[in-house]
Amino acid sequence: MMNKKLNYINNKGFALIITLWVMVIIVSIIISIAYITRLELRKSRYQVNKLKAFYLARAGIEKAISELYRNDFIVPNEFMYEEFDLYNRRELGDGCYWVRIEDENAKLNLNTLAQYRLNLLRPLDRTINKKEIVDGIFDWLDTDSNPRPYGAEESYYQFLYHGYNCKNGLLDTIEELRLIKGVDEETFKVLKKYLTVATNDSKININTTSLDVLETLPKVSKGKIQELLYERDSHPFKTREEIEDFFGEKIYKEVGNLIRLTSDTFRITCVGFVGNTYKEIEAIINVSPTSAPRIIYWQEKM
Ligand SMILES: [Ca+2]
Repeated sequence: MMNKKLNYINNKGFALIITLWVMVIIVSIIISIAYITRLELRKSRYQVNKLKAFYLARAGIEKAISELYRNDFIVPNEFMYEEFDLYNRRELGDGCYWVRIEDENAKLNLNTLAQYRLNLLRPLDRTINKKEIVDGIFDWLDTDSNPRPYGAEESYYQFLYHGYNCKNGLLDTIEELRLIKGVDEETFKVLKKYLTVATNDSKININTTSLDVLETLPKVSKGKIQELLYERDSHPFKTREEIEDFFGEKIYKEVGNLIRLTSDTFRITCVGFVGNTYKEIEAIINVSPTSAPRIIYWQEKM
């Protein structure tokens, strides 16, 4: 009788342990499923936000283009911010975007630039290896394989760790500068502000270009450049005659074919932000009062 009772208690204890184990397993499975579901949810929220950020960036590009058309292809001041901060973001939908427009016609076209003018570009003086950069760029562009004193040709690029060909031709995008001897990331950021390969000609827009670019014009004194900056602030140049009057016949002969009065090519950078995600688009657009904008470069960054 006693043994029967003990057996009954043992069986009951065993059943309780089994039940507890089953419960532990079930609870573990539930916790795992909840964890996986949470991860999946976070992943899909991230993907949705990423998609929204992409469309915000696209909206920013469209906004920039419409502002250019509205302002006769002059970049409005509020689109000139170089960096994103709280004050220049634009709220839209669930997020915000930051957009910047650069006038490519205010820059020097590297594919048609004479070497002496790149040497005159003062921001390059701040780099420690200016001679290497300038010679490197022109060796990259010229069709021969004879290196300049500080430059580099095929023999240099082929022996790099991940060797590649020297272009020996025109640049397709300004980002190609990164491949050239002497151009590190910091130098590239400087060069990108003053150089382009997107414009149709080698002329700079005299109404929008910077002091640094104006200083590369041949035979123009520093005093004349200061006068020009002052003059165009109140009365932007509208005709070639005005430019000729300003410079005088002798100087105009030197600079006339290096100057234009309006712009038609713009680089637009836009970053869309939603939650902790963002998406950046960089585009170069060609515009004209008589036709729709034409995209000539489009890059979506992570
Ligand atoms: Ca070459």
